[in-house]
Amino acid sequence: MLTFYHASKSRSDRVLWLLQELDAPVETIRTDIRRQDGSGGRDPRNPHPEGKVPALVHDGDLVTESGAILLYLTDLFPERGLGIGASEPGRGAYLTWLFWYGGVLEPVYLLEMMGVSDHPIAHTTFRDREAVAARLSAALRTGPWLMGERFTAADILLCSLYLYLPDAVPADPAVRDWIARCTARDAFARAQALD
Ligand SMILES: N[C@@H](CCC(=O)N[C@@H](CS)C(=O)NCC(=O)O)C(=O)O
Repeated sequence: MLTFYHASKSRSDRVLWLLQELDAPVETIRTDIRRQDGSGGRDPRNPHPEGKVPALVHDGDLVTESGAILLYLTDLFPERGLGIGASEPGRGAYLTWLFWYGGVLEPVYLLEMMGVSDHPIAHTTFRDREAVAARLSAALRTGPWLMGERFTAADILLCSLYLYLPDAVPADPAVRDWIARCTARDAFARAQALD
């Protein structure tokens, strides 16, 4: 039994998208969250320890953090081919993209928005938007998706950031075309309609 805690126009949109790609049997609970503008509030039904979304419960097991949830789901439904399994070639790169998202990509843009990206610790740890753009460009030189010929949850996770930060999309046409390919998928349209 899968229960997904979702709030519209939030980081849980990417999980909604993956669930559509997987056609997974899931109960979706639409929750309230505290928004940056001060609206909304913590929903007591949401089991996330910080009251955030996304959150996923599978047979009583709680998973939080976008990357962890995407990995959990693609491992849970290996036959759908949206992740790279533990014994498959490419698992290392797949895990790297999922962790790089939360450990580098998102912080690079958030630190910039906060006006502290010039701090030496920020630069040493995360680098900058040029560095992350170079990494994406390099990956997309070898195939239509981050994992080459195979569309995976890594594409969903990384692309989803740029849907919220359209001004941050790297100028490289290969990256722009990749975002267009991601958002042309039927499952993306279904998730948008549901949201
Ligand atoms: N690192 C977390 C971030 C989750 C997060 O910050 N979610 C926001 C919505 S986009 C939230 O629920 N905020 C509610 C709050 O701050 O109380 C992830 O990627 O899952």
